Amino acid sequence: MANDAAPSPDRRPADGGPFDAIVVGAGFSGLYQLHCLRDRLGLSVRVLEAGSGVGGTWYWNRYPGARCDSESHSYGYFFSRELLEEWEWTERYPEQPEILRYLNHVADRFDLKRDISFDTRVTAARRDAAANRWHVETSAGERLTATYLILAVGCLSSANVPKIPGLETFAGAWYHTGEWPHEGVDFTGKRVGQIGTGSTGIQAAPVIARSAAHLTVFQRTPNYSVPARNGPLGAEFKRWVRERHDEIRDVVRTTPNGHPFRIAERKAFDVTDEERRAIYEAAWEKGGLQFRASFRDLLVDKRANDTAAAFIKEKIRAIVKDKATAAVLAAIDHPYAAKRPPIDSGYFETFNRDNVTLVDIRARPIERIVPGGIVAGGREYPLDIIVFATGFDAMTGPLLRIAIEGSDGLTLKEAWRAGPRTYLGLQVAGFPNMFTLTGPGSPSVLCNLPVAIEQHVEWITDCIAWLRANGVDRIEPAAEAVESWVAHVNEAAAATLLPTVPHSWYLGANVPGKPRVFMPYAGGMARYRAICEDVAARGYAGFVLGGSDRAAARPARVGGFAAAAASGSVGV
Ligand code: N01
Repeated sequence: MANDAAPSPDRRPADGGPFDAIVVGAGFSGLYQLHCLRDRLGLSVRVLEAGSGVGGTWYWNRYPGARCDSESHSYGYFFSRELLEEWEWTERYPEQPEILRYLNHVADRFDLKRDISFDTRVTAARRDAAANRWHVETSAGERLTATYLILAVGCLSSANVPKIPGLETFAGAWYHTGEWPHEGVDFTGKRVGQIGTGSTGIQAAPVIARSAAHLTVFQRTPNYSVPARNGPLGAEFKRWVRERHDEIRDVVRTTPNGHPFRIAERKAFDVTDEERRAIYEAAWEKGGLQFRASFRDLLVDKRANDTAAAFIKEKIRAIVKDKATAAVLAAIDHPYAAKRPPIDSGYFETFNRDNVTLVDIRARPIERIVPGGIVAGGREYPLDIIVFATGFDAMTGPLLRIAIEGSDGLTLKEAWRAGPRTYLGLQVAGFPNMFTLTGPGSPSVLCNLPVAIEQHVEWITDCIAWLRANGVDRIEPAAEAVESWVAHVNEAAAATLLPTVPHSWYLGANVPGKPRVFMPYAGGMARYRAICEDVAARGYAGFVLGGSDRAAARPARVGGFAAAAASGSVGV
């Protein structure tokens, strides 16, 4: 698509609209969507954002140690050469404050903030079929209207605080990592309990342990982690990046995960045991998510995966000095990287500190919270602060907490009662002119997110431009296109080890009562991109264009997606 900015015409509707588009969320996706629709297509757009500033995930997740697991030179927008050339990251993995500075820089550079309403939480959205409009309501009671509703609410923005009896009686303070106080939390001299050992908990524990009097980590599911090997970027690497923006962009756009490295062609048993060990050692030393790219069959062949799993477990046992603690940390029951693989800065080493205790709550579950702490396995752990690193109601949570009502009063909750059903992760049948960015059924969390986001935003922008150019006033997927996309998403997942982990948030298993459906598309970002391009090139195949609402019941003018449009390895 065209790279640059036509000047934004001053098409500013009154406060409530009608707008051409309302975008919900001002994180990575909402910001770029605003830029594309307003500055490239000349549309009137309002962005509604619950936070007091831009950033989305990076606005809320300010917990100690919060940083990105993607390498900084791949973590950002690639659409603007000027932006690429003027921004320089300082560390291999950017820390939360630096990412927030980057997103503010983007918002200021493209003059985005004037079209964003901050401190504005969207509570409801209702379709008016006759007027072909969406009516949106905010918690402050404002009402706004637009032709297109674009949900850029993020995949991991609905905090999951487990319902542990007695939390309300706790005499100390408690925090969820995804809703961290902006003024920070002083752990000095405090007895801190941390529940959760996912990517977040693994980042937070080493930092909390450095200032707390004592840290007790409550571990339900043991987890793999590979050293991040973070550090400041040297002048030479920065120059290397400056000279290779095009090359880096090409790599991230053509790999299954959107990361700046290729997955090895070899399989785990193509090499001898000694060679395999040397490959893992080198990857461990290099650090980062690239470890899982060591062999191309790690996520599809359990025997291959077992070799990586055994290597990491051995490392855990070598790092952690107390044998009993090491055994609890290394008692990992799922294949490596079949849940999101964390990377860390001294996580396992943290358990060698005198002020850190590990509690195995799988063996001795948490019973309740009392004023003085947490009771697990019949023992009370005295605490001043509890940190919930317990994750999110991922992917569907941020969408379903908005009361969305489509055609004929169909609510998104009803439509997704048995789990999310989308076409390409971009649209839902019965909800014309509503788009989801990084929605369920798209690669989303299996991909370096800014890469997925750019693809989605540009596809939606091109789609809206095409609709307008062709005088088509509404678009929604045909029922059969949704049916076949859901089947393809399941098929792509089933070709991997990912759905074999019963306690994975990819399946919604971390939220009691949530339907167990594998939510992200595991067919790979590159393959997904090719499918979306093919759908657009065939006149938006699988979508019903124009006509009246409830068009989804009618067949699409042109069939659905063609999985054969692209082949590719799995996206994990
Ligand atoms: O959340 P998680 P997260 N009692 O759901 C445990 C992204 N991210 O915030 O596995 C006791 O992974 C739960 O145990 P179990 C990344 O995509 C990105 O860590 O359900 N424990 C688990 O240990 C990541 O995957 C970056 O048995 C309970 C932990 O809490 C996603 O965010 C950095 C419990 C939750 O782990 C979410 O990661 C950090 C209960 N009732 C995160 N409920 C970047 O790089 C849950 N747990 C940008």
